[in-house]
Amino acid sequence: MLVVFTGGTGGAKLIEGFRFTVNSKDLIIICNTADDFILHGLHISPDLDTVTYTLAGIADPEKGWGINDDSFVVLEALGRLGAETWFKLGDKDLATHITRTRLLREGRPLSQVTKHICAALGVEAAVVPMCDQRVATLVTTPQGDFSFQEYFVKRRWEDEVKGIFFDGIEDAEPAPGILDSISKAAAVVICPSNPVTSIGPILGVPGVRDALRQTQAPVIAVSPIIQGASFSGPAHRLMPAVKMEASAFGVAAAYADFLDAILIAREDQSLKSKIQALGIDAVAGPIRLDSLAHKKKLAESVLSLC
Ligand code: GDP
Ligand code: FO1
Repeated sequence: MLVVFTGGTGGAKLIEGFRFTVNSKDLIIICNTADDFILHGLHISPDLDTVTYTLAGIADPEKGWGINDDSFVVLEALGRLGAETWFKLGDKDLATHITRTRLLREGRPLSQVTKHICAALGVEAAVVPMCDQRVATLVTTPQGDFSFQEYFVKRRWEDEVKGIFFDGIEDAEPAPGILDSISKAAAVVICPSNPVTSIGPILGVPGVRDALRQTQAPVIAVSPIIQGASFSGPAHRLMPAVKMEASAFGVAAAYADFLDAILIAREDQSLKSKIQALGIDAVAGPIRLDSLAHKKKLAESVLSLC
């Protein structure tokens, strides 16, 4: 069993590689849900959906989120009715949110609802939300507190970030099976996801971090940072706000209590000895994931390191 911790778009790039290199029934993918929010009365789980669509082979390869060849007819109609349109929900994507919302309202937990959606889309890997309870990332800025999607999409991550909080995290419980799968895993992979807002909330669910510290399985990460900058998105801006150094070293240090090895960019070769001083093996190589060939290659490198 390969247990994978992930956010959305960055993590899904490596997961696309695993799709072709690991038997899907051996994959357990634990997803961040602190980006989830309610819009148009619908429960939207961007990271769960990005991963599910990737494994189903229907993800939009250009945007990194949403469904390939989707249309936006409903969104346009919503706009004419005065609804908010800054979050681009496609027509096919909306079917997922409508189904999720209906099943949640019927009283099913998010983990069961996710299983239903995965089965319907032909996904055999286990895609598991980090918890069934509501946890919401709040970004504190001089302009006020914003939900993650408001900060990230609506305000284009332009605000100065003073702090980041995961509302509800103390009362969350790992979704059924998570702790057991970490303890029995052959290996655990931490995707090149945002360490603050994607991996941070998963590690914050009570019990998860301890399970990683205790597992006999090797725990391997891929850096989402190259030469002090993110490949995409605001990770390098958010890391200093929670006192992490914005570098591959900072990523390794944030995971130092459970991490065995980290793949870093060849360009960050000079950080190897500093990372190794933390007791973590550092392997420098190509970590850019901009083609299917690169995704498969990195997935293979991660597996051989495991
Ligand atoms: P989000 O939920 O959409 O923010 O997605 P994730 O948290 O899973 O991934 C975001 C992170 O992916 C960012 O910090 C990026 O730097 C990282 N990322 C994006 N593309 C690549 C890539 O090609 N290689 C690596 N190593 N990281 C990447
Ligand atoms: N990201 C954007 O930058 N703009 C969007 O309009 C947008 C819409 C969207 C719709 C469905 C979905 O599942 C994801 C969507 N994302 C969009 C991506 C997503 O919000 C972020 O990448 C993650 O939440 C960051 O973790």
